[in-house]
Parts: sequence; C-alpha cells; structure tokens
Amino acid sequence: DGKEIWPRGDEKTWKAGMRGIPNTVSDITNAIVYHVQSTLARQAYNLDNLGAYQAVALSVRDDLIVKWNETQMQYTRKQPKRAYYLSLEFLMGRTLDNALLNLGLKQQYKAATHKLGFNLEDLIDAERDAALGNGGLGRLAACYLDSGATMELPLWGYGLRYHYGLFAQHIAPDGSQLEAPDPWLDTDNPWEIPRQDVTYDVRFYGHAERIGNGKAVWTGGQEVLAVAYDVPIPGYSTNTVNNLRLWDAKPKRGFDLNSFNAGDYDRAIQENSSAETLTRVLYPNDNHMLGKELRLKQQAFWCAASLSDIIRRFKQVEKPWSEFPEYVSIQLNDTHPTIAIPELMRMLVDEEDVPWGDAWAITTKTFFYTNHTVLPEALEKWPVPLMEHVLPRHLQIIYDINMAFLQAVERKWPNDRERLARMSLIQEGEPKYVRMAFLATIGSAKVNGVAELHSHLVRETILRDFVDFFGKSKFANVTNGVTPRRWLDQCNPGLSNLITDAIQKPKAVWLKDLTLLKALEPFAEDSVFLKKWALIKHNNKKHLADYIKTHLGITVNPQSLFDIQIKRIHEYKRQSLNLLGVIHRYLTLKAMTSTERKKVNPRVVIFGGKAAPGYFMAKLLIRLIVNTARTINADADMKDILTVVFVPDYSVSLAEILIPASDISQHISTAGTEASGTSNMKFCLNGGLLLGTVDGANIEIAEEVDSNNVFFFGHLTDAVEDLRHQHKYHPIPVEERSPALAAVLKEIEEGRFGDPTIYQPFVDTIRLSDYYLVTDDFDSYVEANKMVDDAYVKDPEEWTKKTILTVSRMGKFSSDRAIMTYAEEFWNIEQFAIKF
Ligand code: NBY
Repeated sequence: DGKEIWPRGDEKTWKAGMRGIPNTVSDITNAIVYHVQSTLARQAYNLDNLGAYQAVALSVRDDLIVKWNETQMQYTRKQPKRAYYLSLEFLMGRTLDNALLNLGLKQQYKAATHKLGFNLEDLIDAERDAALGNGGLGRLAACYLDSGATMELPLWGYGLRYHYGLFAQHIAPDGSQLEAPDPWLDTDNPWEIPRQDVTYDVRFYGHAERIGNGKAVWTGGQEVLAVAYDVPIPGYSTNTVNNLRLWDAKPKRGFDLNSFNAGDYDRAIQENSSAETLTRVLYPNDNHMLGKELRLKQQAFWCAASLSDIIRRFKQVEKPWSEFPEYVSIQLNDTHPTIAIPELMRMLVDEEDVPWGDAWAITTKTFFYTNHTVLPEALEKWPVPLMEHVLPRHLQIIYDINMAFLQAVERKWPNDRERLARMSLIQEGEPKYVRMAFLATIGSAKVNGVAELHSHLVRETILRDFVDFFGKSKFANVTNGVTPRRWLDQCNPGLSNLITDAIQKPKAVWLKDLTLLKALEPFAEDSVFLKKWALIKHNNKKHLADYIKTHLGITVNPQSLFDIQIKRIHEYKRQSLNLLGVIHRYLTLKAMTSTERKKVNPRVVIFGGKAAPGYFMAKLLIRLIVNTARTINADADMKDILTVVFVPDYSVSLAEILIPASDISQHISTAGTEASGTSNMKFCLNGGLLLGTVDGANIEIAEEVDSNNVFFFGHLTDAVEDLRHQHKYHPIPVEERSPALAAVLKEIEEGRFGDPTIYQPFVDTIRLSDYYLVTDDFDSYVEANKMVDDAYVKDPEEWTKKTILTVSRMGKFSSDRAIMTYAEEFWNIEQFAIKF
C-alpha cells in the first residue's frame, strides 16, 4: 500500500519520471499508439477493433493507476478509518465507458480514437462483461463501489477472482436454455493489477486442538495460497480511485516434494489443481442455497485472506487491538461472508493472544450484516459434519459463541427451552446445521434489510427473537440504490444531456446529488420539452429494435408500447404471471375482428433472464416463453399488434440497452418476496413507468413519484399467508378462481405452444399448489395491464408527463444516498478528499 515515501534515491529524479494523466488529444493518441506498438506489439495496418480496444483500455488503465497510487498513498499517510465491503459477487459489467466518464476523458478519447481511424463506441462494444455475480446482490455491490469512490469514502471491496463468470445463456432449437462457460480471463484483462507480492496462506481440514482459555492450535490439512488482484474503482469527477481486491487461489508449493521424490508425480500435480479449483467458478444460483463443500471453501478462503490483509494494514498504525473497530468496519453482503466472524475470533484469540471476551467485543463492533432475502430456501445453513471436516477450528468457535449466547438468552428468559431451540446457532436434527443468518446477526453491530417492507419483515419474521433480545435499534433499514452514472448518464446520454440543459446544472453537480432532478418537474408542463423528451425515448426504442433485429431477426415497431421484464428467472418473481398474461392478451386479440384489432394499442413484450442451471421449473418456463413467442410472432393476425421477444444472455451491458428503451417494466413478485429490487429504480430513472406489486422498493418508488404514476395490482403482503393456507387446505379449482386464467392454461394443455406434456409440470404448479399465488393475482394483473394500455393510447402527452415527473422524483434512489447512510450510521467513516 505504499508504506514508505521516497525510501531511496533522489526524489526529484523519481518525480520527473512519474506519469501524469494526459488529457490533450495528442498526448492521448501518443499513449494509445505506444500501447499498440510496445505492449501489444502490433502495427497500425492490421489493428482491428479488439486490438484498438485493448490499446485504449491500457492507456485508460495507466490513468487509473496514477490516481489509484495517489489515493492509496494518502490513505496510508493519514490512516482514516476504512470500511470494507465483503461480497462474493461484484457484477461489474464493462469498464471502459464507465472509467472514461468517471475520469472526465470521454470526449478526448473519442477525438483521439477518431484520429486513429476508430469509432470509440465500437471499441467500447468490444469489451466483455465482467460477470462475477448473479443478479441484484452482485450488481448492488458494484453500484456501492462506484458510489463509495464518488463520495470520496475510504471504502474497499473484497471478493474472489473467478476464472469463469456467470455462464452464458444460449437458446436451443427446442427453446430451452443451454449454459456455456464464461472464460472471461482468456482474453487479457487490463482492468486488474496482479499483486504477486500480496499473498496469504489459508488452511482447510486438519485438526484443531484446544489448549485452554478458549484458545486452540489448528494444524495439518491443506494450505492454499491467496494472491491479490487489484481492480481500480474510479469515483465520478473526483481524484479518488478506490480498490476492489479479488483473491485468486494458487497451490502453496509448486510441488509436494515428498510425493514427487517418491515418484508420485501425478499426485503432486493433482494437489496443485485442487487448490486452483477454489476460484474456478462463480456458483450460478440466486436466492437459493446450495450446500456444496467447494462453496464453503470459497467462502472461508476469501474471508481468511481478506481479514489477514485488513489485519496487516491495521498493524501499521501500531494501536492496541481494542482500537481495531476505530479503524475498521466490515460490511457483510448477505451471509456469504459470515465465516469471517469466527475467523476474526480465531485470528485474535489463537494467533494474537487476545482474551476471548475482548476479542468478542472487538468482533461485534467491527461487523455489519445486510440481509437480502426472507425466502426460506435462500437462508444459508451448513451441515455441522461438513463444517467440522473443512473448518474444524471455526466450528469449535461457533459452538463457543453459541454457548455464551444461549446462556445470555437463558438469563433473560429463564426456562424457555423452545426459545433456546429457536435461537440456537445450531439447528438440531440429523444432521445438525449451522444457521448463518443467526451467526451474522449476533456477531454484528447492526443488521439491515434493503427496503422498508423487507426490513420490517426481517424484524417480524426471521429475526424476531433477536429483535426481542438485542432491542430494536440494532435492526435498521437501508433502502438500496443504483448509481446514476452508469444507469443514466452512461446508458442514456441523450436523456442525461437533455436533463443537464433543462435544469441548468453541470452534470458533475447533479449526478452527485440526484435530488436535484426535482428541478425537472416544471418541464412536465412545457410542450416543447415534452417533444424532446419523447423523441429521446423513441430513439432508445429504435436502438433496441435494431439490436433485436440484428441479433434475433425479429422486427419490432418502435411505435409500440415496450413492456420489459428482465431479471433472474424465479418462481417468486413470477415471469409466469407475465407470460400467462401475454397468452390471455393473445387469445383476446384472436377473438376480435381484424378491424377491432387495428384499433388496439400495439405492444412488444420483452423477457430476459437466466435460470439457475439446476432449477427445473425456471428452465421449463424459459422454454415455454420462447415457444409462446414463436407461435405468436408467426401468427399473421398479430403483426404489429403483439410481439413477444425473449432476449438471450441477459447481462449488465444488455441491461444498458434495454432499460432506456422501456415504456413499462414489470416487477411483479408475490407480495413480501422481493427484498427490494434495483432494476425497478433503473427503469424509473430512465423514464419507464412501473407495473408492479406492492412489494420491495416498488412501494417506496410509488411514495416518491406519487402512486398516480405507478401501476399497482395484486394482493398485499398481509393476505399472502391466508391465501397460501387456502390453497393448501381448501383448494378451489382455477376454473372458479379465474376463468380467464383457466382458459389460458387450457390453451397450453391443448398444445397451442408445443407438446403439452412438456409443460404439464408448469401447469400443474399453477393448478395444484400455486405457492406464489399466480391465480389469486391474475385478474387484477390483467386489469392493471388494461390501465397501462389506456393511459398510453388515450393521452400520449399525459403519459410523457408521468415519465418526466417520475424521473424528477427518483433522487432518493441514488446509491450515493445509500452508501452515505452506511458510512454515517453504520461504519462511522468520513469523506476523505484526495488532493492532487
Ligand atoms: O438482492 C437480491 C434480491 O432478490 C433483490 O430483491 C435485491 O434488490 C438485491 C439487492 O439487495 N438478491 C440476490 O440477488 N441474491 C443472489 O443473487 C444470491 C446469490 C447466491 C446465493 C443467494 C442469493 N447463494 O446462497 O448462493
């Protein structure tokens, strides 16, 4: 981290040789040409877009490193308190465009690349996504890093350097999802700096021997080396460049010399590859826990390496251990890093000789835990035998923590055995399980949910007993946010420029204080402005229509209402409801005469999203969506009236094309199941209206933008429990609950969209169990869609007004607001400006 300043040689000579950040077009072209010639060893005459992208990226990397070094040096000199965001996922997407915008160099690079015969936008398109995440949780981490750097906070991220990101999705001829690996590091990655000198040993398996005073000695097993790779995180229009440190696993020794000498060459090599397996691949599940040994090892590896690094840095300030929480706060992104709690205890107690009680006091001031789900199948719990095998010392520590905790519970509520069983870190049974959300809760200073309703549900359901024990003040809410840099300025430059003109504030001001969008409100009454605004949306829709035409061969008319649902495919998110609604629309249109149909408002319904490879029902639903789309799009009666598109391989960079092009987006989870949602915020920020249930952050969006500007439908959270009870114990046939839905199911069962036996399991879940209450919400969903159609057709100008008012009132949902809440109310860290 640049401990010493000018340790050797002549300071002037050093300084004279140091690079600045070129910002004239000619200095930039020189830097690019240098990388073409020297780093890439290529020549101008055969340089393609990919090569030019690489040279430009290397030049931008140099700019980032200048600021990165300066930032890290000033942190080291002044030692402000730092916060660390531990996340198994950072869904970064592409970097080049974002880095250019944040550095304020996009115009210069555009001119420079033009002079060299390239179009910057093509080069930006040549970059692959860094897809080190599944969905909302991983993208939230990426937005928070952007906001942390932009708000000039000393905030680092820690994660894993997966060699394979989230799988690529292909659609097979029969319509089903095929998964292909994503070896994203096969092409050079200019956005990381390998740190072969920053390494730590991490142990697994072996044996833990207690030696008294709560201490133990852990020996044997397997040791793996963690190697740091640093990804610079530039703030927008600031000097701060923070760090995302990703760990890669390497075998600790090149060879096991013992087996090598014994002639067992194969086995020696095998040991090597087992270490490297650790950071091979991102687990592709979202909102579903999978109890695989390798996943537990990933978690332990990453937590141990990150804590070793944090502790090494703390030791530089030479302060007593009791002051550790004055220098360090650690945010746990869901329970995935919960093993960091016993790991910090282990390091303090076993390695640093800190007494158990002191170590626990330090630990519980250091950690903060964010919960992202209340779905039971997503709550992490690890089998005790597995944990004992992989992490024997951590299991001992968990038992010791549990013992002390349950004694405290017993003191508060004597003789309440049921409560003890409910609150224990260990779930009894065969096998026993460790409940990670409970461990994260008792090991943290604060626990938060990610939207008001969700935080309320956390307090009332899964952590209710813990609220009673610790008191309410430990349980907070921090509603999620999104970065307006990527999710407005970068993805929708037309709109961003129009806003800048209208509100007469420089981008560098309003993009850092999104509440300034309020100044747009009066323009909702300005008819010239309305036209400009509508034209931008139209152009974004044309851009998406071009993408769909080129990649899928489907023609869509940009005059139609663009209706988009993009997110991981999951039963609770109810893409099923959307699809069944589409089929209902199709049947309704088919029943009309062609003159009646001509009067109908045309709609393009767009789906996108990946299913976890092992999630049968989600994959079946993709197949049904694709085949329904084929049927409808092939029906001449539907031409220019209803088009259905499944966009394969949804990703961050595809979201950047889709989101600015929506008129309506759907966020239609069963009430109480979607913790927050974040794409709902992105759509509204780009002038798309929201069609949704009363769930997650939809509620707060409606509060901000006014419920007149949101299309709500469906049962409320309060009703869900009773409805589920009814389905289970007093089932009523779909034919009675919703005749319209029954007619839709019948079409599927009669083979209108392909062999019905294939789709029977899907139809059966709706007919027979319907855990996510599709039948209960179907009629009101159809009704809400009618309202959307009416609003869009009857008064286009009124619609545009709604979209302007919506955008103007979205200020709350900037991730800058969210990160400042964490900084001020949780971490107690301060803004630290980097002087240049
Ligand atoms: O986190 C999402 C929530 O569903 C969404 O409502 C919220 O807006 C977002 C940010 O707070 N959760 C999510 O994306 N979760 C995962 O991707 C995930 C991934 C892996 C595992 C669990 C959840 N896992 O246990 O392996």
